[in-house]
Amino acid sequence: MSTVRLTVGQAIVKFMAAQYIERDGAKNRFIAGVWGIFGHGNVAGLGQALEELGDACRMPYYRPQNEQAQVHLASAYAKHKNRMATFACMSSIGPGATNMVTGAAQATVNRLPVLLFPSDYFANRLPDPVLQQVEHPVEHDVSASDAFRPVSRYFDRISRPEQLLSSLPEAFRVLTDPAETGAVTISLPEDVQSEVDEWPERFFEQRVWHVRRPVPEAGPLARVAELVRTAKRPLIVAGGGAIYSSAETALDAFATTFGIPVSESQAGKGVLPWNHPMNVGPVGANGGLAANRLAKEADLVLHVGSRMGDFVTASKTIFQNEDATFVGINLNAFDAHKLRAVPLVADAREALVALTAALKASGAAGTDAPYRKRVAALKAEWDARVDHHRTPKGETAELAQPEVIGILNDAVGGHATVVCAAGSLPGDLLKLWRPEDSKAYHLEYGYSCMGYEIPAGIGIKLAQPEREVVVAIGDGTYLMLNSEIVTAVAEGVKITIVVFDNHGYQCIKDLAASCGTTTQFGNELRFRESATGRLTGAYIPVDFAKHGEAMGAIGVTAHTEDEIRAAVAAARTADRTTVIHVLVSPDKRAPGYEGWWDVPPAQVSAQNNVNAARERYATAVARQRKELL
Ligand SMILES: Cc1ncc(C[n+]2csc(CCOP(=O)(O)OP(=O)(O)O)c2C)c(N)n1
Ligand SMILES: [Mg+2]
Repeated sequence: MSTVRLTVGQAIVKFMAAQYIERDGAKNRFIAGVWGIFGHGNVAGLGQALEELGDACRMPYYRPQNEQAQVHLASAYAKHKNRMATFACMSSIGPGATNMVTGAAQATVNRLPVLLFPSDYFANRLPDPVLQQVEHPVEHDVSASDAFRPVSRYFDRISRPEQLLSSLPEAFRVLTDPAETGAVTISLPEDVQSEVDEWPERFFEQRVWHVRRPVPEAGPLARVAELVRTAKRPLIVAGGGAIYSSAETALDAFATTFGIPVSESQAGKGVLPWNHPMNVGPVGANGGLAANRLAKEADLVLHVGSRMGDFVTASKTIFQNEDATFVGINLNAFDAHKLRAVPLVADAREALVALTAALKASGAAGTDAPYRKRVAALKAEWDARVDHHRTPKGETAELAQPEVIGILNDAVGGHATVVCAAGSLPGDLLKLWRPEDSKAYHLEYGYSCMGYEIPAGIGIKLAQPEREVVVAIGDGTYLMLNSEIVTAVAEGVKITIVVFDNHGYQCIKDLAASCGTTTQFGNELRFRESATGRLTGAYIPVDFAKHGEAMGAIGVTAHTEDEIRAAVAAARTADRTTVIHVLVSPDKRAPGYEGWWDVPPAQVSAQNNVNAARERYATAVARQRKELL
């Protein structure tokens, strides 16, 4: 057996470069490069390896400004690539490592592959406690990196070099498995990274990881086909898995042929273009009028590639027909069973193609004319509402957020990718943005992690440089993590960042109000006032355009419709990233459409508003379908 003498760090770089992924005959390298911030934990180990072998292995290195951000960036890249490629992310010991934990959780929740290499304390323990070591007083083998365990789909610590031989292949199996994928963490003690071993040369031979497309079993397929055939008011809920599986055409054919309306989750939005006759828009807590009405009456709900989170089910209140049957089409059995569904454990595209064929073979005609008419009428009504919300009405001093969304969407069109994650924007974008293809709407609403948006914008632009990328971001989340603007500038990655400035955390203020707290307590960006001792002073003026400029981007202030249009047009021809600061009314967001979200108000309080909220809550929560677990 011929061997090669390399350090652990060098072996990792060489191994990653040889890992390929293949689906439907298309093959590409899986790891596009390495993001990382150096410290004593990795500079002489993985860092040295990248410096020496990076060019030969075509493994470029990128430097973010924050370790959390690089994981968001990698997962957004993977999402835009339908999980067919990602980045590796590395950090030093301690704080660098724990900074990545939030990113790991976000990737795992959203079923997105990211490969993480946090550094760890000395395996030989001789210098203990090394700088940044937590020193657990009871469990000597526990380190800060153990915080990755609950948020990773695979975790390992390499305390002897030869452990890589089993760990790395397993890491790539999990990363490329469509059901198991998520954050994969391999913790690398500082000393072990620099240690040498004799590695079998075959370890570094090209390996192609096939992404399976499991087809549905005959029995369950026949059962589901029969359920569809006999349903009177069926509804599809499309999730992100429908897009990752490239099921757009298959879903279109299935829905169109059998007259079944398609509603969308945040991750599934765009699987059909907004103006597709069968697309009835978003469902659930932030859902629209058409889909939520149809959901209430549906006698058959087919969820396709969805986690069925509480926003989609309106905390289990949106499906009110007690006789409704649920079908879960998912290659992840865990998700396929959600809502006590009849599970069809299969690839979304394969399942829809097979279902269409089975139904055609049985001579099924699909839904009747009155139902199709009702679907078309509800869709027309919903589209008109959306038009209304998007149109500037001049009712408030500043434009309303829905109006800015309309102006922005019209300015960039239906094929630019809009990016968002947290705040009130996700709900408004879900209702109002009009994507014309399945990569034109990129929402991280599984972990809804403030700070995701800007790094994600960079990740998407790297995944598809020719696409226009628009980051729609609240002032609160911008202030939480904006430092990757510097990275965008450094890398020559051009994105447009639109800051919706409403002076704080307005969605949480709304939420507090719905639970009886009618002050702005803690949720607006205000000075502390000596009179109240609280944050009740004037708004803190933050100049986001100047901030963007200070980071090396172009900064523009645009508070009117014409200014926004001009700013977007200028950003399009600019040579670098632009930050557009838009003041929006603090009080105007798209209204709810019969959705609900379970947020329990205090059960006892001396405040009347809270007691009233609790009474309203008791009525609403009674509609929860507790049996759908
Ligand atoms: C990391 C993180 N911390 C806290 C939250 C809870 N949270 C959700 S939205 C929000 C406020 C967001 O404010 P902003 O971005 O200005 O959006 P707005 O609500 O004003 O539209 C907060 C604190 C979160 N989603 N993520
Ligand atoms: Mg805000």
